[in-house]
Amino acid sequence: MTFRNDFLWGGATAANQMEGAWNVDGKGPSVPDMCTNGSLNSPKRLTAFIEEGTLYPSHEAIDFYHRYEGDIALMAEMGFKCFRMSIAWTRIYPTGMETEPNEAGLAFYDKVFDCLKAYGIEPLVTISHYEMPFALVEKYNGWEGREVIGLFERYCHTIFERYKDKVRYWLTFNEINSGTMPMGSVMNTGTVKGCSGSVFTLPDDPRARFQALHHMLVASARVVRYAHEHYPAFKVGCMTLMATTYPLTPDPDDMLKAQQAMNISNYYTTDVQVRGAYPYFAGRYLREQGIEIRTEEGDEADLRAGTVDFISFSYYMSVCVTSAENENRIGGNLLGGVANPYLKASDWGWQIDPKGLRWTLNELYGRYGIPLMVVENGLGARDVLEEDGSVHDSYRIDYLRQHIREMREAVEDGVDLMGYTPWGCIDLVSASTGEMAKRYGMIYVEKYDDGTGSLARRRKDSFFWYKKVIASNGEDLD
Ligand code: BGP
Repeated sequence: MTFRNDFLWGGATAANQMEGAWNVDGKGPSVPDMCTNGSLNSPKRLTAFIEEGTLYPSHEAIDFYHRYEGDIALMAEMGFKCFRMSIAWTRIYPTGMETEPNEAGLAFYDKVFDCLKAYGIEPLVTISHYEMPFALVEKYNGWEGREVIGLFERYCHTIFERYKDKVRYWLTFNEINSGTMPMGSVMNTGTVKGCSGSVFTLPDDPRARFQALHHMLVASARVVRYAHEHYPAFKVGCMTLMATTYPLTPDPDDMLKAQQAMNISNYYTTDVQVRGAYPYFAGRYLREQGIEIRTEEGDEADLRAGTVDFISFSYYMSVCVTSAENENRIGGNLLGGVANPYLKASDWGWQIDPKGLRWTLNELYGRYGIPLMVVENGLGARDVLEEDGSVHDSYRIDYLRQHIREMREAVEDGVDLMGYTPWGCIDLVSASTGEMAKRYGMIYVEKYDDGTGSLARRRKDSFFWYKKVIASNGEDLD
């Protein structure tokens, strides 16, 4: 048993973290365009207005907008079969509220898809990747406003029709389950109207966040159903941040705590998107949090009718939880926990757990039984660019190798795995910290945290290694 012949090897990115050209050709501002740069110890800030003289990393990012042809050529050189990217909603509808789309924005993605096609690379498009139009935050408190469902549907109908012959694989929302986590308010649900300051300490209103999440789930289901009805060749997936959570000890209290964390953080949204209804445990959780979700007639039917074709997820790390006092806290992508004594962590404190990926694949496949795809995975690290332009990132190769091995084990276990697109195949802006220093790519980009850099691209050692991996369909991992 090995990876299937049509396995989608590739890499993953998001518009706001790489395109730049934030106000070019009619594009409107999105939430990340209003976020400054930061670092692990100095969080990025959300600002209510663009501050003169402040660095906003999404504004130029790595300038994929003007360099996409060269970047896609490099991906093709690695042998990519698939490229995960997102469309910036604000290129198509600059405030999210226009009735007619922005033709220049649509034309840009036509060019990108045509270029991918010329190399035989299949696009996998995230429709909304952490970049809600800022105007919708100001007007509706983001997704808390029910009106946003219709606006999102209009956006989806536009891009489905425009790109129906160019894109087959779609994901509705990136890491939609981050809406169950406090940081999800700024990244995902956009429930931050009138807020400014460090993104780690913005006021968070769980009631607004869960209400917003309900609207996102309804919107997702409606567009999935619409896609199935109008474009039968489309495959539409959900995208979940897999916050794999272990009990720190076999204490039954820890066991229960881990189960509850898995339920709320991971399955609350995935159950809706795959099974078409809120899970049995949602009621008690919401009640105990004092959250009452306003629904409308038709919502239940919408959720039932718009279930996804496959599950995609990000996997970087695992965390432990315990009911006992424990000082040993660790961070992570949106969700922290306590440290696992058996694991080492990256420089940003994300615990490295390749076996946890096999566990996660089995867990998801056992629960849902539909095809899976790992659409984010990787090691954020500080790379050193040598004078001759090389980058010796053996630590990244080790990380990826170990995770691919565990995916192979999962396939042998019987899991139906469609593909693998490691995160940030080309260096780009970090979503959580806004910095360039946290690099994931196989392609190095000469861009630095003070905004300087020639933007030149360089092949890292991992570039040549990954090329071999793809050419051998995951057999040659040396
Ligand atoms: C995921 C996001 C990505 C991304 C990645 C790595 O949560 O979907 O957009 O950037 O994590 O996180 P970071 O950039 O914070 O290191």
